[in-house]
Amino acid sequence: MAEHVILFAGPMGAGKSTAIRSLSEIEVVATEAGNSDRESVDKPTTTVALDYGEITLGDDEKVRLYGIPGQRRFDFMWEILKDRAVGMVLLINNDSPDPLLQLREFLDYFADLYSRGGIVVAVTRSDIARTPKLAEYSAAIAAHTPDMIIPVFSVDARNTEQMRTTLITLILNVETRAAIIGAETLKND
Ligand SMILES: Nc1nc2c(ncn2[C@@H]2O[C@H](COP(=O)(O)OP(=O)(O)OP(=O)(O)O)[C@@H](O)[C@H]2O)c(=O)[nH]1
Ligand SMILES: [Mg+2]
Repeated sequence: MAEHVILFAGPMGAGKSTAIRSLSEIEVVATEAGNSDRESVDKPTTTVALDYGEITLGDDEKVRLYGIPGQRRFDFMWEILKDRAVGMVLLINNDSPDPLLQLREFLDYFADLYSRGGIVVAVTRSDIARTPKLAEYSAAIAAHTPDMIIPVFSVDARNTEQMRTTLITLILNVETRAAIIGAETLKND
């Protein structure tokens, strides 16, 4: 059985925990604690260590889903999980104060995941804040990381079908990358 470890990253309130709950076929392991920063994002709880879920795609592809805390004060988990993952769903809440800045900061921090497998961007809460538009995200990625080809979706993290489409796109990218690297290795042997 093929296995992939996928990271769900992004700012506080982007919908990482929600997305993993939407996707997982097992009961999710979550580490929520009371949110002491309700001025930033008004929700009762926040992830303090990680979320963990699993989904099987096709006949035999197990995907391990790890969500990390959005808040920097819990970022010790970022490094640990970053090193285990082969790809990242980067969730950005469109209603955050500066979503394009968040996008650039997360792309910088998790750039390794692009070379290791792939990254997709999933913009949430566009029903609450209509801008920036998806084209602005694509333009920001092209300007900031011109070497990276990163699909951008608008999703609702509560919607299982939308999250599945996002995840499958990422897995296809990861597998394409693995096939290219494998072919290059064979050629150089
Ligand atoms: N209106 C709306 N709500 C959404 C959408 N996507 C997610 N949500 C809600 O936004 C909130 C996201 O919260 P979480 O899933 O806890 O966010 P998180 O990224 O895990 O946040 P931290 O763990 O605190 O970093 C939840 O209340 C979701 O139901 C969307 O597209 N539209
Ligand atoms: Mg969370």
